[in-house]
Amino acid sequence: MSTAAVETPRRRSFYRDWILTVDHKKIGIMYAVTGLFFLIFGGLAALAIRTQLAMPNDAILKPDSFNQFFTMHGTIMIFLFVIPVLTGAFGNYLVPIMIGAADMAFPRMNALSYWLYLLGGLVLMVSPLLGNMPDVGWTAYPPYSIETKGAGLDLWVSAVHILGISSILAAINFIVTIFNMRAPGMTFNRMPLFVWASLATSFIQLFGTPALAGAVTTLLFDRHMGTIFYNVAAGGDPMLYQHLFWFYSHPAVYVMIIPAMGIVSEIIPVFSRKPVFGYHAIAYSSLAIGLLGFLVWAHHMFAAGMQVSEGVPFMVTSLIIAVPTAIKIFNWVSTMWRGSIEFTTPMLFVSLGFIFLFTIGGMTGLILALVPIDLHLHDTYWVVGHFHYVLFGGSMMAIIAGLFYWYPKATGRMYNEKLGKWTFWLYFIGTNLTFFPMHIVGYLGMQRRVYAYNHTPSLLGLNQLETLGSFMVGFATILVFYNLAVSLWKGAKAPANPWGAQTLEWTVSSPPPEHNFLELPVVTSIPYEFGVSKKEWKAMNDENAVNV
Ligand code: HEM
Ligand SMILES: [Cu+2]
Repeated sequence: MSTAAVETPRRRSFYRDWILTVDHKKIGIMYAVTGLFFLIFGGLAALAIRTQLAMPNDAILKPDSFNQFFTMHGTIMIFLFVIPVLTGAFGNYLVPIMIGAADMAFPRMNALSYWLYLLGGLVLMVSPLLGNMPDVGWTAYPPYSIETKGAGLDLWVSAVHILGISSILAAINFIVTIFNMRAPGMTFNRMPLFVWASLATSFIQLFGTPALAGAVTTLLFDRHMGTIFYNVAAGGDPMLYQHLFWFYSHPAVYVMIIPAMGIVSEIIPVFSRKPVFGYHAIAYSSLAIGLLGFLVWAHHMFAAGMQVSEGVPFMVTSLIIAVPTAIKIFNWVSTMWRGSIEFTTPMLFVSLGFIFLFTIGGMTGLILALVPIDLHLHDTYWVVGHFHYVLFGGSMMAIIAGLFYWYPKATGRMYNEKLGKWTFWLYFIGTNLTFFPMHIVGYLGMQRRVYAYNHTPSLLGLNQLETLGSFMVGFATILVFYNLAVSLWKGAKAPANPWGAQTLEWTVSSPPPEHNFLELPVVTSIPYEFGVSKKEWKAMNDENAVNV
């Protein structure tokens, strides 16, 4: 088969072009569109929760529906939005082209991963149609998850299974692609930092997901087949579920943050016009975080009845993860230091958005990792504030930054920069208004997952502030959709390399041709050598050439 782009006079149908496609770029775009579609539902559920909490007792949602809404919100955001968009959309679109390959190692399996993701998502979305949504939280802890009635939870388990298979297939595909498909000269030590992040993430998914599959399968057996894994009366142990669940789900929070950090690492040097500071440290810290991520799961269980002394090793490992994380943050800040910074929309979203907000989320996490403090703060709104700073301030900010940054490449059009900047400020203010007060109400004793707090009227004001912020964030999200959609028609035509970036995807046309490269690229250096003098550049190149 020839890989050269051949002009075909025949117009290809939508069906052939998209439904049957095995092109990693199209699959990436399909992941992005599908993920953003699910974000609408996850977001509407969040606004429903917040509207309820703007009043001190039951007003718009009955307690049962409240449980269903926060369960759908959490499940959709994590399993149908953040993870698939970071790995499926950005990973698929970028990894092959960034390493100079024509496609993924297994293009058909790649398409299968996407279709399984869509199927899993649809299976979950059947539950609202049946009027019986899962109501167990995204963690589905027994014993309640075994006792709860109706098909909602069974659909939840089925969806998690299907999505898990999709993740595992995708992870295998990324690992094989990154190991085998790199262009000549693309040594491991010259790979773009997003590719390093994707590699670390894939290992987490490959080793973590089976634990989750085991947890939810046994849950299903207990519900329907009379097994007693989690039945205390018959000698079972609900703590076993928590171990299995968090053995996957703590590492999964890194699936939601390492690729986001990869996006940040791509954007910062480009808009600071400086070589990335500490390339190797950023690259290897992704692996370190991935590995350490498997050693901390029980920090979610300090308050679940374990001995305080059993918690201490998990406290220590949790604190140690702050080291590779801080290394990244210091390196990004050092990259910006004395750079000639251009605050484009993507740069605002990563610098002020990601770095600033994620750092706050990281610090409140360190506080939670301390056993004696967690015993007090566990399951309060402090925790909700903490993980939204990480997920919203971290993953979500990086996703939006990435959407804007690679939009010209994927669509051949520029987005509206002015609107993008306005969108950022709305997000930034809205995010802080929504999630910062959560730490305070949590500290004051507001429990998470409660639909009313009429026993403590003093919590009302801060809760209303949070709701106000959440509507700002919702509005900002509409602006993102609007910008991306309208620019498809109205945006200026994008050149091949609008940002003057050095990673390989910018060396080809916008959008790139079917198999990415008309000629196989040859790589001679890391892709972040902005603004170095000719002499320095030569010296760096010679140094790197040794690794070939
Ligand atoms: C405007 C945006 C958002 C608002 C207002 C919001 C609000 C909320 C609220 C009020 C809860 C209930 C907390 C509880 O009682 O447990 C919640 C839970 C949660 N949220 Fe968000 N959220 C937003 C965005 C996100 C995003 C982007 C993610 C990304 C992953 C996310 C992930 C979660 C998770 C995992 C839960 C826990 C659900 C559970 O306990 O089952 N949220 N959110
Ligand atoms: Cu954790």
